[in-house]
Amino acid sequence: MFPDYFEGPLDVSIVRRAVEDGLLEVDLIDLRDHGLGKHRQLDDTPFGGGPGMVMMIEPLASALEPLSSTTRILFTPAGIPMTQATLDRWAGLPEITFVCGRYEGVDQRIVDHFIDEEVSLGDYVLAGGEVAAAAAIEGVSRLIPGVVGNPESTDRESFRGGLLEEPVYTRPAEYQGWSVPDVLLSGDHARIEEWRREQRFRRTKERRPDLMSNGEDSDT
Ligand code: 6GU
Repeated sequence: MFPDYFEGPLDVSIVRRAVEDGLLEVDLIDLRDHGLGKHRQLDDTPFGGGPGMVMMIEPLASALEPLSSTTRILFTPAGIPMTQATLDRWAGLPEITFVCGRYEGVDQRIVDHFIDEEVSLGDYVLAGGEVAAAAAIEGVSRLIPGVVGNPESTDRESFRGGLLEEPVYTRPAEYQGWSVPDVLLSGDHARIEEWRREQRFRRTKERRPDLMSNGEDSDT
């Protein structure tokens, strides 16, 4: 419903470069082009009553039918949360269609007949799926071979067993009395790696204990 939303996200950084280098193609579909009647209607009030509007069948069916050879994802707060594993899987697909639902929902018959997966960005409410789609495009783009210069930076997540990243520092070594941990300036690569690993575990345990369930020593 809001293709203009994507002008920014598609025009910067990794995604822009992926497109420029011919490694990624993104087509935007304006649902309004599939709207009904003179007003190009896209949504209507829910059967059974209640607040908000529901996205109608016909415009979405018209837009999605020709894309039946692609994997069709609906972004909705009622979906399964998107994780790195989701993006890794999508990055291996030749063609994906991201459908941005509005918060109040999409007629369930569209979901039943045209949608392969329902995915959420997280446990909070947004007005629509556009932010999730932009996040997915960016997250998938950096996994496409050749898009990110240093493949180590995309391998890292899996090397590190799904732990949170350690804190990082750069020059100057001291700023207004705030110093960098000595170990990072020591040149002792074994100690540095041990420190980083400890930091990853400490952070993850504190902030995301849910990631630690099988995380015992799955690093490196
Ligand atoms: Cl995909 N859509 C909306 N409307 N809200 C969300 C979401 C999606 N993911 C989290 N909140």
